[in-house]
Amino acid sequence: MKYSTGLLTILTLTSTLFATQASAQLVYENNFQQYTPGDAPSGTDVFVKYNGRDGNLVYVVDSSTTPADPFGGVGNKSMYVHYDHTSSKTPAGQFTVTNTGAIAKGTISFDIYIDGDPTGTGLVEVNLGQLGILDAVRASSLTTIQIQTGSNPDNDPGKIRIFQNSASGGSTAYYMDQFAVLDAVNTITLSWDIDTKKVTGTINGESMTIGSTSEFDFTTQLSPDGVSQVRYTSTGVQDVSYFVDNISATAIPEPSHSVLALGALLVLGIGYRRHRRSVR
Ligand SMILES: [Ca+2]
Repeated sequence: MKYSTGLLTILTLTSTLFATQASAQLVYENNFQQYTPGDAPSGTDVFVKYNGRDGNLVYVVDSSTTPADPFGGVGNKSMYVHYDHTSSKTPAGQFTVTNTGAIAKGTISFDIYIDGDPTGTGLVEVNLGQLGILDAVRASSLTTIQIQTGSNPDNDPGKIRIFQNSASGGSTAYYMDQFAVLDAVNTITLSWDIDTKKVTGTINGESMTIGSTSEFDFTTQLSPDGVSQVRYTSTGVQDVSYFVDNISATAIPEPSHSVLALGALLVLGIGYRRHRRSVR
């Protein structure tokens, strides 16, 4: 009965796998602590656009920089992004959260601190999808949200809107009920599911909604496999300044994958058992 130990191991591995497959797995974290203050964030997972061009800025801040890191905590570092509205280019910090193919079902969360602007409206924009390196990626994003830095004729500062069902990524934005708190730390999560083709979000623990709707359609269908990047950028007729920290991404494996893995392990287990019998 020597094979029973091996079988037990395999069954334990199988049940462990089965238990963990059901829950979200952390696939990416970036708290910006590894970077040099004053420099743009860098690395194979990072893509920065237009830092230093026409007054645009993208760099890491801490308590010694101007501006200083607004999140606080001893030695904390975060990413500062400043858009100069006279520039023809919008600065961006983009982060690749997976190297093993787009995430079909998952969540990206981050902290964001947006400077309020009483003089007019700028917009912080967050794109999720398979984004590439173009300047404008909204049209190919799986989901995109914007946050107002000031008042406009339609809404008050901090209003959040989401793009849905756009063939071009252009102007099809819908105002959600929630506001970000300007000049303060906000925690935002955005979750997506390729199977249901829906996006959900939270801000500071509260569900993002439009009336009774809390599930939103994809911006486009041009990121068909899911999300591999998140981009922080901006637009609008006023300068925009904001800070980002604590980006994380989790993936929820597809049920079909865990069933396949379970099947593979069972086959392995049977093979092992037969092997042990034959060598006895
Ligand atoms: Ca940090």
